[in-house]
Amino acid sequence: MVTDAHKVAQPLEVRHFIGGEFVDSLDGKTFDSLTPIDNSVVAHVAEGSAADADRAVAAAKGAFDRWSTMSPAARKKILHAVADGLEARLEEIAAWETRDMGKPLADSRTKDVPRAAYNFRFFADYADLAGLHAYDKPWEGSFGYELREPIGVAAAISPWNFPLMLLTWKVAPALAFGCTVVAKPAEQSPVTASLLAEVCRDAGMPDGVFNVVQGFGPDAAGEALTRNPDVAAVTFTGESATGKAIMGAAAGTLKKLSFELGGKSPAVVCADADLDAAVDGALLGVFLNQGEVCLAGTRIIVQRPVYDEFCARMVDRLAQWKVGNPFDDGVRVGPLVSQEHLDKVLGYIELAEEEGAKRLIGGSRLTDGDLALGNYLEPTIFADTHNGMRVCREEIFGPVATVMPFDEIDDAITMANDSPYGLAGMVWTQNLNTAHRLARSIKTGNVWVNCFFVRDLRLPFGGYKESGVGREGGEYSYEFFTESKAVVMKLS
Ligand code: TXE
Repeated sequence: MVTDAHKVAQPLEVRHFIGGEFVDSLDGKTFDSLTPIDNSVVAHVAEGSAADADRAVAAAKGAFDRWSTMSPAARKKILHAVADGLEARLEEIAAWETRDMGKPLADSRTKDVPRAAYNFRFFADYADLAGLHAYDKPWEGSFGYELREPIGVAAAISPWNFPLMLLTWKVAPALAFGCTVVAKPAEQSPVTASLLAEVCRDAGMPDGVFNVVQGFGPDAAGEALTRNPDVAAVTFTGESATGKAIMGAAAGTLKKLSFELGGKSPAVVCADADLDAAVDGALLGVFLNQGEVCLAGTRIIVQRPVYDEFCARMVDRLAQWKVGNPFDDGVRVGPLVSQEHLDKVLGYIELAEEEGAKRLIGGSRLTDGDLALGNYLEPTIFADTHNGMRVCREEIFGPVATVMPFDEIDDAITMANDSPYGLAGMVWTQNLNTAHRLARSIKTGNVWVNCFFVRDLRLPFGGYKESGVGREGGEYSYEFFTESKAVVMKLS
């Protein structure tokens, strides 16, 4: 049944959240935000300039002394109240996440918003329990210990593919460890960051501790945050090219940087794999969230004896995935985030054909009825590809898989690593030695064996090569959002 749950009576007014208040841009500028479901206007959004970003940084700086000297236990209570607020407003927030960027409502409701709340709970507890490193090594009659102190104002610049989940992945630890924050959500998905600000305010978070500036990156609010001397750290998730631009802008004030960037991840399927599990896992690895996932295992490298069978089963299973309005029951593939992004992905589909790849399924826009108003694309699989093709080297960031055969495990390792990226790798095998060997040999920050996207927040998260700088998660976030100080005390 086609719903019109994505329609709004009138566009939502989305403003900045600075110093505990919702405010307009200083120059009054706004921009329209469209839903990819039918490209109608669903929000009028304040368009942040450098002046707005600087105003937010000043508010965060003004709130830092009070927040950073609060005990972790006191901060913990507020952060758990934020998690409670997110859970209490789950349906409303999930609907806006889906309306804003097109992910299936089932995912927003059962994955994105619950995980956003959990991000706050996990780091609230972690900050309260994080070990203080006291070194009792009497050295020449003295006692040394390490102090960890919040680094200061942190800028959190987030993308549009998991807007609330990835923003809270950055904001929760920063706040838990005593930093104050200015968030700059992606222009394609502004709403849930604003709802998060409401929840933080209602949870009793002091004014200025958490701020949100809406708008664009280059020459606007985003870039201003990366240049502002009062911002001590920038945590960013987005395109590798943007990461490089931010690194350049931040160099002038030597900011601490944590980047989670693009990917073109390998999924190696060995002949001894549980083939049904590998097919389902590989499909999830590429087509979850319409393929708009940095970790997506888009290069599927299959051992030759099972190559044809694997491709046939993937096509059969994928044909059952429902594409359409993400509010409709059973939809697993929603629209791509914007017309511009859809055109980019369609360009790669054309390119794949030109490069000689063999299209097994999909590849066309969906334009039946209401779908013609949105950015809908059939999930696509190309076979007989190789790493010399641009479609196997560049991040497409859409529902497009490229499949290639291999013979020996050594060949799979070489092919998996033949990429400028190094974010994630998947391995499907039932041989323990092969599993350990591939996990060790694939040059990526994350490796999943016989599973995908299983996230333990205590583990380090980040990428090799063009996929990022640094790690976040558990003690890695603790390390990133704090400065470390060695104190030596004379004992006698
Ligand atoms: O990402 P950007 P976009 C990839 C994917 C996608 C491509 C473009 O390939 O097609 O990036 O998407 C802010 N200074 N990924 O344009 O540009 C921007 O406003 C400061 C992979 O959305 O990286 C937004 O808030 N900020 C990625 C955020 O950066 C700047 C997920 C991300 O924008 C800025 C999303 C600047 N100079 C896209 N330029 C992943 N790894 O998950 C932009 N921004």
